[in-house]
Amino acid sequence: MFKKRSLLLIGALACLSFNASAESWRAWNIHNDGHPNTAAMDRFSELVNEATSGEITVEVFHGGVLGSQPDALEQVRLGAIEVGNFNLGPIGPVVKEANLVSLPFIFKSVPHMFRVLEGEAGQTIGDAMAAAGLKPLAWVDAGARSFYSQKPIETPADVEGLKIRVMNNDLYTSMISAMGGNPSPMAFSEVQQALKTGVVDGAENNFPSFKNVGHYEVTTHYSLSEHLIIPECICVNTAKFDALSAELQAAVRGAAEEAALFQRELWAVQSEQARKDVEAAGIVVNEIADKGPFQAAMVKVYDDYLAANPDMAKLVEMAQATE
Ligand code: GTR
Repeated sequence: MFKKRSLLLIGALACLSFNASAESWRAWNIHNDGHPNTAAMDRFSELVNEATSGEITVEVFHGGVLGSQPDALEQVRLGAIEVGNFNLGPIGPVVKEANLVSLPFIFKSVPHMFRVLEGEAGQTIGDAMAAAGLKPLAWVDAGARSFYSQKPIETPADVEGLKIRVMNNDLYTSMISAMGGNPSPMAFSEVQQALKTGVVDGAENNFPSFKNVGHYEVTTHYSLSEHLIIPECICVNTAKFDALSAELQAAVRGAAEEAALFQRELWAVQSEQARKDVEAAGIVVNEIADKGPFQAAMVKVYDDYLAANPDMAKLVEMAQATE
């Protein structure tokens, strides 16, 4: 009898110690089903589970249900949410170095953006994010952002007088003001309704987001200005990550890197498909043969920004010097 009891006790203690070392994480994702990042975050969760033999499990909450992006960023920094798939745009107000990617036309293309991130500039940005509690484990593709509205936007003058929704970052308000428009910072979840009711006249985003949350249903023209190429990341609370054993850190990082590669493949296919889908639904996509006037309008944005943040000049030079 005594023996049986102690065996039971040993069993219960073994269970307890297993549970004590197991961690369950919550992950934030703003997108819904059908968006490449949703599939990639689900893959990340599976990969973490496999690579850590269940020692870390990640439950992904899609559709921004854990809060708006600025709120979720704060929560990950504080450790209330462990991980998220974030756009670097709203990270700029929290981590100054991340603002490099929010300077309009700073990157020549998506591959150029990744080359910059893989170099010294990316290291500097990543280190600053980690110091702020948001450690980037892998960079994710978010294509290029262009304007959409009820009319084509072919020159900066077409933005004049328009109320344009932007993400939460002063650089985007300066960008719209520099063209004579009225910037309206707003949460992603509110944009469709704002476009529908005329609270804003336009917004800007990539094709998958334009399609997935129905912005194409309440606008008519998508104008290929491609003024911002902003990367995203799979980011983890720094303290949580640093507290893991070296093996678990490698497993989680490996899972994020693999999920990010998967995301980039999906992105290539699905962003092209999203463009076809919105065109089939009646959206007029207009090319902008000469982006020069848009770039010229941004000179003031750069000048003002660098005058206020002279320490950012080095990162800007690094990005511009990257082939
Ligand atoms: C999307 C991005 C989201 C969010 C959104 C927005 O392209 O993936 O993280 O930043 O844009 O415009 O708020």
